[in-house]
Amino acid sequence: EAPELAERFEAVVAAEQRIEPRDWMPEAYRATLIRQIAQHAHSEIIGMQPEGNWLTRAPSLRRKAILLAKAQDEAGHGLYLYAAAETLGVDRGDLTERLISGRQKYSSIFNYPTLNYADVGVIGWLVDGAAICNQVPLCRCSYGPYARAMVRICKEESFHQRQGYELLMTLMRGTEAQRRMVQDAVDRWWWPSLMMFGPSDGDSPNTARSMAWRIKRHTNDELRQRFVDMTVPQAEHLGVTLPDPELRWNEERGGWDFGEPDWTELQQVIKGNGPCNEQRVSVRKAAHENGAWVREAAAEYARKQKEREHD
Ligand code: FAQ
Repeated sequence: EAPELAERFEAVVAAEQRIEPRDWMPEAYRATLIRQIAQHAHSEIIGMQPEGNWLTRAPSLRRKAILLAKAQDEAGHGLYLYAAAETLGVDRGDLTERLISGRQKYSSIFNYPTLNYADVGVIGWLVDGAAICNQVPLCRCSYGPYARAMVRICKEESFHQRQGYELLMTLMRGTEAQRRMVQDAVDRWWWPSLMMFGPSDGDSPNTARSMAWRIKRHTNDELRQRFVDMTVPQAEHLGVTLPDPELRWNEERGGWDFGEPDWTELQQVIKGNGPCNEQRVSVRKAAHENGAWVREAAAEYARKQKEREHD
């Protein structure tokens, strides 16, 4: 009965085993996973837009092929994640409706504009770098379908991060103007990348419960620190300056001290008031509406196939 089911759930989680779609789970666990996985899926799909902006203006055939492959990977990630969310009993169409009506969130980072080609490199380096830091621990998430989706996604994100860094290394070996482009892109993306990890621990209402359920494995601040520690030496190697005057090695802690992100800005962007929120959602809405005939045709085809099977 119910208490036994709850006990079994707790035991599976405590033993580091996986909860699977047909297992009993607390309703709040299900709701938390739907919220997080849907937001994650939406982020992948909306996340195609900032870089997609440069597909037709890539500086060479090689750069265009790489960027196209990356954007296609992101579409794939979105699809695995929607499929993982569907195992929890929601419908992908409904999730998309919730995204375009503003009832579900997506990552704040994708509400900033991409102003030059160095932004493509910086997104790979910093945004995919932050995504990896945040997502590697999710490979051990207690919910099986999400954990398994994360394994492949993380492998592809690593390739994305490397392509970004390689692009930036190339620009840094170029002209003075190219080096300035890289620095400008780093100045604009550094703080928003730190905000990807979410509010500071004191203002993060979901962390404690998600950690108890072993959905999250680390707090937002722990992962942010890990990202800063990983990224500072990479910035030095690249030859760029991170725009934080408070960045300082802390011998005692064995980590980098850094300044406070602008939390008001994060709240504003999450609320829909970032520089590109309106554009991102309206592009997604138009794509969804323009794709209606494809969904109708696919559903009709499936219906006819089924009818034939019954003949
Ligand atoms: N943006 O209590 P917490 C990618 C919301 S990577 C917007 O700390 P939680 C790859 C949060 O949802 C990006 N909203 O929440 C790529 C909650 O609101 P709610 C996607 C944010 O869930 C690269 C409220 O604030 N990655 O796409 C943000 O415990 C390049 C309170 O926050 C993931 O989604 C934010 N930055 O921790 C693609 C990873 N931060 O729902 C293309 C999976 C917080 O209660 C190109 N998600 N909020 O109304 C997670 O790890 C977690 O959900 C966190 C937030 C860490 C994002």
